[in-house]
This record gives sequence, C-alpha cells and structure tokens, in this order.
Amino acid sequence: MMMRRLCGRANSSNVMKIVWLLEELGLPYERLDVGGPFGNTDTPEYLAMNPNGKVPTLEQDDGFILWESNAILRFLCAATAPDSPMWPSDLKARANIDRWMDWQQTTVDAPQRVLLLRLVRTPPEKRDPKVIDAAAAELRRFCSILDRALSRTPYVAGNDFTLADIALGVHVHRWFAYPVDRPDQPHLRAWYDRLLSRPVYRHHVAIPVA
Ligand SMILES: N[C@@H](CCC(=O)N[C@@H](CS)C(=O)NCC(=O)O)C(=O)O
Repeated sequence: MMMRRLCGRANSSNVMKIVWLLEELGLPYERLDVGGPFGNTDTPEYLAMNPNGKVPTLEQDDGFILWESNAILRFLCAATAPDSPMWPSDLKARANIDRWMDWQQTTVDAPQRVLLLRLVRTPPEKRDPKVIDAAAAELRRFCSILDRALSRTPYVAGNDFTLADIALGVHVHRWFAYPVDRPDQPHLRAWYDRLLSRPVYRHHVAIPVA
C-alpha cells in the first residue's frame, strides 16, 4: 500500500510546517524533494496534484491530495488527532488558532519572503537596502504584535502548543537568523526558546537559513 507522501524540499518554511506536525504526531510518511533546486513542480503530473506548482503537496495513502500548508495542518490534525489541543473542537478556541494561522499566511509571510529572497539569497552588491529595510520594519511590527500576545500566554493562541505555533514558529527561527536590527522582544525570544526545546523543531526547523 502507498505510504502518505509529502512533496516538498526540506528547507521550505511551508514544507517544514507539515514535517513538524507529522513528526509531533508520530505519523508515518515519506518526503520527496520537490521544488527549488530539485524542480519537478512544473510537470503535468505535479500540476495535476497542485495547479499552483508550489510546495508542499500532501498525498494521503487513500489517494486524497491537498495543497496549502495551513489547510494540510488542519486536515492532518482533524483526521488523526481530533482530541488534540493543537486544533481543538471548541469553536472559539479553534477560531483563535485559525486567526493566527491566517495572519501568518496573509500578513507575515510576504515580508519574510522578501528578506529571504532579497537579503539572504541576493549577493551584497545586488541588495536594495530600501526594500530590505521596509520588509524588516514590517516584520518588527508583526513581531511586536506577537511579543504582546506572548506576554500573556506561553504559546501564541493560549496555554497550549497549537497549529498557530507551527505556522508562526517556522518564521521566528528565520527572524532571529536574519542580519537585521531587532528590538528587545523578550516574550518572543522566550517563545522561540520554548520551541527550541522541542527536538522536532531543533532538527527540522531551526536549520541554517539559506
Ligand atoms: N500558500 C502556500 C505557499 C506555497 C509556496 O509558496 N511554497 C514555496 C516554498 S515556501 C514554493 O513552492 N516555492 C517554489 C519552489 O520551492 O520551487 C502554502 O502555504 O502552501
């Protein structure tokens, strides 16, 4: 029988989210290197699974296929760990988690991508300081929103580790790795340290940013 398969290179933040959850839940899977230098996102077979030609794509052992990393997180949690506090059935608790996950996709992702592509992956002589400074300023503001939330509770959406920590936790490692000015945000830092105490995070997410 086919094993649950995750398509996507290991250094993609959106792929990391899925690996992180699969490992936390102890679910069996195989991961295929797709995207970035590995390519193969523009083949007819891949586009039939994921018309965006992006990673990650999840293929379940029953043939069910899903793209969009946060949708994959929710599906895996609901399908395999419905009682988990990571995405609880209580509607308000769930909506609170969903809100932070949507914020990650719609708001935090864009400036963090600018820093990755225009700072980390661009040689110094080709960097545009205006673009980099604007993205860093946006991220500083988003980090201060997180820092305030984390001054009240140990995890993003409350007292429990949830999917909101996974969606945003892949970014906080990069934030502390980028060569940009960072204000003192002790609650954000303490949360990052809390994530670093999880072996799965250290092994799969807190890897060199390149
Ligand atoms: N919103 C999508 C974004 C997917 C996305 O943009 N993935 C990036 C990697 S993080 C990608 O596929 N880049 C092209 C590539 O790796 O070839 C999701 O969360 O799954």
